[in-house]
Amino acid sequence: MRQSDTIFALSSGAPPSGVAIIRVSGVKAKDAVRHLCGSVPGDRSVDLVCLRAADGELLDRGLAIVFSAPRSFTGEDCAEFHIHGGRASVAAVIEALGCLDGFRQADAGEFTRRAFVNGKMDLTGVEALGDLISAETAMQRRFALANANGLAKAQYDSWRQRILYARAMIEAELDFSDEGDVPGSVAGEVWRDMRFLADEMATKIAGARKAEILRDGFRVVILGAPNAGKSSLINRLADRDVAIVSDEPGTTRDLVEVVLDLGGVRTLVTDTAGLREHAGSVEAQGIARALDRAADSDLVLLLEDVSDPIPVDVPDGMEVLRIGSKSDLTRMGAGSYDLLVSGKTGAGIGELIEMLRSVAIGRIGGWSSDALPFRMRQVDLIRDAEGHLRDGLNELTPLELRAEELRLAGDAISSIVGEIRTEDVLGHIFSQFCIGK
Ligand SMILES: Nc1nc2c(ncn2[C@@H]2O[C@H](COP(=O)(O)OP(=O)(O)O)[C@@H](O)[C@H]2O)c(=O)[nH]1
Ligand SMILES: [Mg+2]
Repeated sequence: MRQSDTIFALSSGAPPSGVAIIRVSGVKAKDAVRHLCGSVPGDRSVDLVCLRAADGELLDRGLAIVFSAPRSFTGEDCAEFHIHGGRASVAAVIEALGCLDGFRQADAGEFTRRAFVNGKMDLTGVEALGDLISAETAMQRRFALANANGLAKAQYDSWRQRILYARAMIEAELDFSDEGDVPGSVAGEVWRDMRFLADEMATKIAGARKAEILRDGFRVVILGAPNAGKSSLINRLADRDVAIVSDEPGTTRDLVEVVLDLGGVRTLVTDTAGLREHAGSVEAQGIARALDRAADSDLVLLLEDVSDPIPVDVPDGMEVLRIGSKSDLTRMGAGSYDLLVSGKTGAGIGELIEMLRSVAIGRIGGWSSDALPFRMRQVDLIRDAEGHLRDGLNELTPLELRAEELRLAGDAISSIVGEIRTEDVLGHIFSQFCIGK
């Protein structure tokens, strides 16, 4: 993989499609346009062109655009061909580009990698761009877009500035301590701010769960005795048959999942094996999985047949909504449930969806523009930085070592935005992108 190669790839979705966009980036990007179209459009203007193979055969008619470095996505010279999205049209243009000297197909994420290397975006922007491409709901899109536009970066940059300032002050104190011209009050103020910063970091670490819900979704698990109506309920929520419904207890043994879009929040609902003792070995495994999944979830829907309530134990520490099912049979005992539903008639399902939505929104604190760490990588580095700050705050430690802790805290934050980077981290991040991005 050479940085000096000019790379190309189909950047739009899989053909056939109405239009396909083939993107080219590198020092020879303009040559590609000259070879295929005969001339090169002015910078950032669009020309209607005929694309031809080396032997002059017409491959397609389409649009060509040129973006001169550094004003392009990658920061290099870039070109785009907008052609017909037929498989053969795309294949012909890709083949013609491949025949040019110094050109090769891009690897997954290589355009974005070049953008990062050329300082067009920081590492959190790269991660957010990946999230934006896989976003399915409005909330996921909003969160990813804010971070792609630098929300997280701004946060980390401001932390870095504060640490840099503190280091400068403390190091000045070290250098000039004999002369006594750094007033003690400045050092006091600096350490006070570092204490605030450490607390701020702890708050952000605690907020990581919110970001996880915004990014990956809110996780709901349905638990209950066999025949409580769990599978009927998930089919209602999904509005299609995803789980087998049967009056034979113990039908559902594996986890069945559906993804719902609850007012923009991606929500993952899981149907599980009914909880009972004396289950056979396969069913018992299903029950173990159900409990594992529940322990990992944001909310448990505990379902109980109102016409035949069989209490089951839910392990401690889970937030539970108690749902009475089969409300078409009887409404007795309604008072002991948060809500009554019927998988058969659909009664109460709308209210249940509304309830789930409001719990989910409550959990993300009605997110609007708060910067939150949205990758484990970021959380781990913030935790690192916080640890170094706390060590640095220890007044019993010699000042040189306290200053060193500040430097380490700053380095951890620099690693989040990619200012300090290691090849394996980059490889991991960019490999998750698709070809053409
Ligand atoms: N009357 C009535 N029967 C239901 C309702 N929901 C499920 N059932 C019946 O209860 C039995 C068990 O349903 P199922 O959804 O498989 O329960 P699960 O074992 O908890 O997944 C089936 O015979 C369903 O037809 C309901 O809302 N009303
Ligand atoms: Mg079931």
